[in-house]
Formats: sequence, structure tokens, C-alpha cells
Amino acid sequence: MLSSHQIRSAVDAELALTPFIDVHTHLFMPSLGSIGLWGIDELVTYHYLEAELFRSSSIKPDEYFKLSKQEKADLIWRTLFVENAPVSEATRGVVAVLHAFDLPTSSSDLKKAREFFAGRDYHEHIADVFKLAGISEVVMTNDPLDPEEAPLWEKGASRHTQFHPVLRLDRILNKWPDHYQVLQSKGYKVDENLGGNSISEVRRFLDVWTKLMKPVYMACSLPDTFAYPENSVRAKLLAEAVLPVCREFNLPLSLMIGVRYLVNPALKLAGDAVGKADLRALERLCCEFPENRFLSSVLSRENQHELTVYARKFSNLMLFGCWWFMNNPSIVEEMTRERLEMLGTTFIPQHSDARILEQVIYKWRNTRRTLGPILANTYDLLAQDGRAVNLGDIQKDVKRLFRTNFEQWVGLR
Ligand code: HDL
Ligand code: ZN
Repeated sequence: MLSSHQIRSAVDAELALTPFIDVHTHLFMPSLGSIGLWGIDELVTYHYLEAELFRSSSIKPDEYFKLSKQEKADLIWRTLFVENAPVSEATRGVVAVLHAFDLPTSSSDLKKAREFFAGRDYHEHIADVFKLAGISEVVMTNDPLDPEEAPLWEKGASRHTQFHPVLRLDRILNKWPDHYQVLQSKGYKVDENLGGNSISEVRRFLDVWTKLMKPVYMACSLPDTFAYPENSVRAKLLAEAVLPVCREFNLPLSLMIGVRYLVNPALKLAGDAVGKADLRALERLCCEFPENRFLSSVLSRENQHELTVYARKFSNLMLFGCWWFMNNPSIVEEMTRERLEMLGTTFIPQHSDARILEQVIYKWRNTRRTLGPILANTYDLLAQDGRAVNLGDIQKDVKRLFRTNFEQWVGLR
């Protein structure tokens, strides 16, 4: 039986030693080329930091976006890292990446960091970054209607065992009026109002891309106003095209709900905000489609408790991660504790949402640092209530939380 002190060290050791699966990122396998972002200039111009720049600099967004990538990075570095202490979650993350590579973390410019990254061999760098992050593989976000990415898949981009594809559906489900003509141009007989054979043609499109991409799940981000059932194109596409194809290929559907898109369009990718959603839509989908498996992460703190309750009601619903504005220690702690209290270890605690390769280093370091005491406290309570805790419990639970829950949900192994 482990003492409280031994429990904490055993938890920290298991978290450190277990290679995690990163179940949602915007990273790309090497064969997808330059859409895969890495290196210091990308890290420093991450859209989270762009949003923070405009609070500390007099520069206006339209002037900023005219700058070159290096000029943007130099301005952000000077403003958020030199003139001010980098105490926010996103700025501290860049510091953690530099520190992980023994690079200076308080220099007045990015010269040394640029030289370091310029000298890195990309494939070796990926291996080093995954090792530093303590992850074995990442799940990508792949858009079959992205004009840059789609042709690479159609030309047969070679696979990488550590990068799992996901079929991302935002352009179909959220922006059908802007994209149905793209499907038409590819020979799919669809129309704006889903008349004629539109539904079976969308199913054919999803069928073709599922066979081409071999995704581990399908995914979509959804606005805070998302509703189901609803007399809408999105609801019809979901019920009659997406969910049947997910069943046909035995794929989960990931619903990430609560985005208020471009509340400030001038900030571009940094312009989205958050809204409390009506999760009865998720409840209805889980209830009406018991043969479908769902993954879900929601963006509003106010939705987290009810999402956890829904996971108690529907065994075809798997919660994952502390998404985007939730991925801050103060909120991660609250969400993870209520999930452990209500779900035990039947959820996936975190994903990185990394857009730039090296972000996985700090996003997973933060997860281990935040979750260590929370998990240890859970076992302390169990021991105090009369059940001895042993190392095997901890090993099994950490593996379940950060690997097997996902592997079994998507049929990875
Ligand atoms: O829709 C999503 O997958 C979100 O994660 C967005 O990409 C968001 O911009 C983001 O990067 N969050 O971390
Ligand atoms: Zn994302």
C-alpha cells in the first residue's frame, strides 16, 4: 500500500514515463510539406500571441498583418517577451520550448533561436520534439476542401505512423453555401438546398475521402448556436450523410461546440471567441444515434459541468481535452476534478490543439504539471476512505486516461 507521499511520486513518475496520444492537433505529417508549421518564427506568431500583442502594442491589426513573418515575430518578441514579462499561458509556453532546447529565454532578439532552428533536420526534429513532449503520436486535422491540402492527399501523400488523419467537416457542415459548388466542380451532383441526389452524393464524397485518408475519426467545430434537431442544411447533412458514413466505417464523430467565429474579424485566426451552447443538441444526437460514437469538447466553461453529466447518461459519448480558452491551469484543474469525480477514468483528459510542432512540448509539460496533484489527490481520497492504492492502479489509470480510452474509442489497436 502506498503512502500519500509515495502516491504523488508514483503519479508523477507514471505521467512522465507514459507516452501520451495527442488526440487533437493542427500538426501535419511531413509529406504534407509547408502546411506543417514549426520553428521560432511560427511559435512567436501563434494566433494566441497575436491577440495578446494588440493589448500591449499600439500597432493596429491591418498594419501588423502587412509585416513579414520575421517582422511580426520580432515585434511580438519585443512587446510580449522583452518589454513585458511573458507571464501569460501562451507566452510562457514559448519560453518553455526555448528552455527545452537550452536556448536563451530572455535575449533581446531571436537571432540565436533562428540559427538553432535553421540548423535542424526536420525528421530528426520531429522525433526530438515528440520525445521532449512525451507523446508517441498525434492526431491531425485534415480538410478535404482545403485548396492547399486536398491535392496533396489526392496525389498520394505518404503516411507517417505517428500522425493519424482526421476528416474535418467544417466547410461542409458550417459553410455549405460557400462550398457545395466545390463538390459540384469535382463531379458530385449536389445543390445548395440538398435537393435531388445531394445527400447520396455527399455520402459518396465522404466515402471517397474516408477510403483515401483512412481517418481515425471525423470532426467538426460548431458555433455556440448549434442546434439539433433543426430544420437546416447542417442538421440534414449530419443525420443523413455524416452519421451514416461514420457508422459504415465505424468512425466516431468529434463535435467541438461553442465557438463564436470572428467576433473581431480584424484579428483573422485570432478573432474567434466563445459562447455558452445549448448542449441539448449533443444530448439529442447521442440519444437518437445510439449506434454512433461521439467525441466532444466544448469551449465554454459554463458548459463543462453539464457536458460531464451528459457523459454519465450516454456511453456513446467520450469527452476529451480542455479546449482552446479552457486550456489554462485554473480551468483545467476544475474540469479535470469534476470529470474524475463523475466519470472516474472514462474520459480523455487533454489534447494539445498544437498548430506549431514544438507547442506539444509545453502543452504536455503543463498537462503533467497540472494533473499530477489532481490525480494524486484522487488516490489519497480513496486511501483515506479505506481502499489501499497500489502502483498497478496508477499505471493502469494513467494508461487508460492518456492512451487506451482513445485507442479503444477509435479502434486504433
Ligand atoms: O477548430 C479548432 O480545431 C480550434 O482548435 C481552432 O483551430 C482554434 O483556432 C485553435 O487553434 N484552438 O487552439
Ligand atoms: Zn483545434
